[in-house]
Amino acid sequence: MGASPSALIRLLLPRIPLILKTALLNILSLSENSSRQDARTEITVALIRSITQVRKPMRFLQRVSTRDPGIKGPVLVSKDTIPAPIDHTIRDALDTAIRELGDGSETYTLPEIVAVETEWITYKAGVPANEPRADVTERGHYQTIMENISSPTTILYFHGGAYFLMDPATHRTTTSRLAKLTGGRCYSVRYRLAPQHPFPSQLLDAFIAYLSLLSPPQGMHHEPVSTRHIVFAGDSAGGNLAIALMLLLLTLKRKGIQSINFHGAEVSIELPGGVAINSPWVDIGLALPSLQRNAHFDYLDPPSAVGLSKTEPLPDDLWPTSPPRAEIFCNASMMMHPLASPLAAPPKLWEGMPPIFMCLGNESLEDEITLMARKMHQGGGIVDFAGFEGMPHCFAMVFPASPMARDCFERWAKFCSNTTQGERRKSSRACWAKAFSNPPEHEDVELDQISQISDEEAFKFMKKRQEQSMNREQEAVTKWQEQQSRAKL
Ligand SMILES: *[C@@H]1O[C@H](CO)[C@@H](O)[C@H](O)[C@H]1NC(C)=O
Ligand SMILES: *[C@@H]1O[C@H](CO)[C@@H](O)[C@H](O)[C@H]1NC(C)=O
Ligand SMILES: *[C@@H]1O[C@H](CO)[C@@H](O)[C@H](O)[C@H]1NC(C)=O
Ligand SMILES: *[C@@H]1O[C@H](CO)[C@@H](O)[C@H](O)[C@H]1NC(C)=O
Ligand SMILES: CC(=O)N[C@H]1CO[C@H](CO)[C@@H](O)[C@@H]1O
Repeated sequence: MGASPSALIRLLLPRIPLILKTALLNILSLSENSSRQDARTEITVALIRSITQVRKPMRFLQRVSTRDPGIKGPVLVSKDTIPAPIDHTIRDALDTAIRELGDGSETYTLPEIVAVETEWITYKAGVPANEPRADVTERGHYQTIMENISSPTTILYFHGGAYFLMDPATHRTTTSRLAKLTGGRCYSVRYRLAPQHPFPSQLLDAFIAYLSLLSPPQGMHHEPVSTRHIVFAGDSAGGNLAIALMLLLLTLKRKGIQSINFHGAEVSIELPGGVAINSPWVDIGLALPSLQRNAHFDYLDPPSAVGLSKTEPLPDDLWPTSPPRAEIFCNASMMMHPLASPLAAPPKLWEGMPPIFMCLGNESLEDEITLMARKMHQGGGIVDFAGFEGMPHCFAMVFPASPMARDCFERWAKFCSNTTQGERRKSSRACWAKAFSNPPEHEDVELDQISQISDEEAFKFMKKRQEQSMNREQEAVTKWQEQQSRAKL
């Protein structure tokens, strides 16, 4: 992705021994994971892990991970900006929902209301990969997109990146593939990133993006989109945001808030046609056992026994924050709030939700995702769950051409098409694809039996992690206060 050959060589050369060792152990079936991963998968996972383990400052990580690779070939993009709503009702509504779902102990700051940038994306078949982008206005690009779509499916997409990395520009391969497979278009949101903008800035931006689809402010390219044609989608942290936005809407409806003033229009609060997410991160504390149990399949590093990340960014002017907090995304007191960690929501909060699709690997986040699926199902939601044995986090984006990824993308896209075109599922279903099967062979599983862990056990794991984070945060704040008062002397 835009890497120059010399940068690639500098990255790979020192890692040749690792590549050889991983390949040899896998081929000789000596590694713990060769029963479920082929050599290529194992080498890639080991390489990503080795590269991400080198700690770098926050500002550096954000700069390299948000770099725009440029637009060319069959990917059609049109940029637009949602002007900042002047009216505060949207933020007040968000605050109402946060208070409604919390227990009053959470500390957070209501963010500033800002303009939100977005990208429309679709895929135009038959265009050479290197064809330069047409030299027309953004509105012209939008018209081309509208001339080249064949379905009303509109995917409101939230990119992943642990809430502090990446950008719609880095996810165009994914969004254009979803657009290609559905014949529709994606609306990809440049939400604000932590740590500069902690929770709930992302949720406010996501809410504004959804309202802008329903009721476009003057000057934007698009016409109003009907809620039944919209699917919320995302990967990893973007999956978290898609679920949080859905829960926000459910909560506002439950509170009797029927409409929101948005740029002078009263926009009625309706749920989208569906939600479709890939490897969603639903427990901010990363507290469940699969973080350790599946670590050997994954490039995500498990947190230490007390919840510390081994890949914690090196200190710079952005991180740690002043005052310091335990998590890049939020204060420790916020970690078990359902809008930050949707896994903390009791099943009844999912009543009335639209159908949801979830796919995942045999990954570090396996437990939190399976438990999330079970809870939604038990709360009355219709869940379409697809697991892939031996695969790491977001594997469909890491190995886009593999048979597992192809199958995963087809299911993901098919769900988006179905749910926005009147083919809504009537019941839940779940399956796991067997390792090495090609084409993937799926074994059906009962959603009620998808995990060995009970909701009570999960709650205890999460609570324990939150307590560790609270203690760590308290120590850091005390130290910071001492430094502040010393600096004043
Ligand atoms: C965390 O809590 C402190 C007060 O305890 C508050 O000053 C700060 O704004 C909070 N930070 C975030 C990100 O919510
Ligand atoms: C797609 O876009 C091109 C411009 O890039 C336009 O000429 C064409 O008519 C559009 N429609 C279809 C169906 O290709
Ligand atoms: C995922 O991998 C672990 C081994 O790390 C295994 O115990 C677990 O059953 C796997 N899950 C599935 C669904 O295969
Ligand atoms: C989509 O709808 C078709 C036709 O009803 C059905 O066969 C298929 O299983 C559905 N796929 C998904 C992913 O819901
Ligand atoms: C890529 C990867 O995680 N490989 C692991 C496979 O299993 C061995 C243990 O046998 C680990 O050391 C590797 O890290």
